[in-house]
Amino acid sequence: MALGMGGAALGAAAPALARDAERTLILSTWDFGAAANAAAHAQWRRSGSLLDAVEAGARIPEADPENHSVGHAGYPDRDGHVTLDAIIMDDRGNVGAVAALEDFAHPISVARRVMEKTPHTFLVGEGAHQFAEAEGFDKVAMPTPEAEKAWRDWLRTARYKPVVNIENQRGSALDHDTIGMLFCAPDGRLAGACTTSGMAFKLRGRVGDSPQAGSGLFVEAGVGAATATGVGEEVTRIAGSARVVASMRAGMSPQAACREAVLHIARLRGDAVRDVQVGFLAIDHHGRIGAFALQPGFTFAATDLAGRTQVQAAQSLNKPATTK
Ligand code: SD4
Repeated sequence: MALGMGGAALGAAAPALARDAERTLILSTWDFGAAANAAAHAQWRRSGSLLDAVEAGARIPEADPENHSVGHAGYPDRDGHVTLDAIIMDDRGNVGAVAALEDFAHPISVARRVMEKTPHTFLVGEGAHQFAEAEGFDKVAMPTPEAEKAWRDWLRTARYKPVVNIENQRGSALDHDTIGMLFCAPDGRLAGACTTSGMAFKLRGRVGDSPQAGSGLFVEAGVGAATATGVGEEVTRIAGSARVVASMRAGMSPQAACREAVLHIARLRGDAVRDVQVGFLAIDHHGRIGAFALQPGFTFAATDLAGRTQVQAAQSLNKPATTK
């Protein structure tokens, strides 16, 4: 199989080519990534387009009424507004993003339209809203009654404290489900998507890492791609996904690169991240993957060429508390 070698690490041992059986095609964050991967895989089979695939994948959690983040069922900010962030990117220099977008259920599709129809890479707030409206995207009322109730319950204490691994606690009042998805085609081409409503009950106007190229997502031809989940401020501080890709460019495996970024956050932030979750996923252009988190409990879904998906737990810097 011909694999692009452009950008391979200089001064580092060239990694052995992954055999097909070891290749991952699609990698995404958390357990619910499995359903998104299935949609991405099916779309890729239909159209052969990586951008179509990651957009289709990201739209699954965006459309899920049980998913209290992405899309119309997301939890609001502290003032009761649901604000959505998304980015889509490929390895040909195409990128589009939106942040603080209100009343549109599929920010990933608006992000793609920004990429395809404007000279810009990133639209936010009112401008993103106007653009989505002008482009004819369907509007939906937000928050949903359930999300509004969660917000009203939260207002009783109004305490902002992100909960570690809340992404896998479905039905929790703080449940939020960022999906970061990476796609590596058999010929080594890459694309990615990331979409979220961010941290529940955040300050109005807060934007996390997810829609920022280099923080929540980064894709580089001939090297690989990375995405992040967890408390976005900690990822943004170190331009996390760009860092992971840079480490792969310098010769690290995807796993070592994810671990290095987490270690960097831990060293930089010390006690401030003791109870904070950050997780990175990476895939290199041979389809080899890496996953590493600050805390135990970060899961991811990996899908192979045949469409078989495995949900796995990532390694973490902090170890699970031992049960007595
Ligand atoms: C953010 N990183 O807005 C996102 C949240 C997240 O799973 O990843 N949740 O900070």
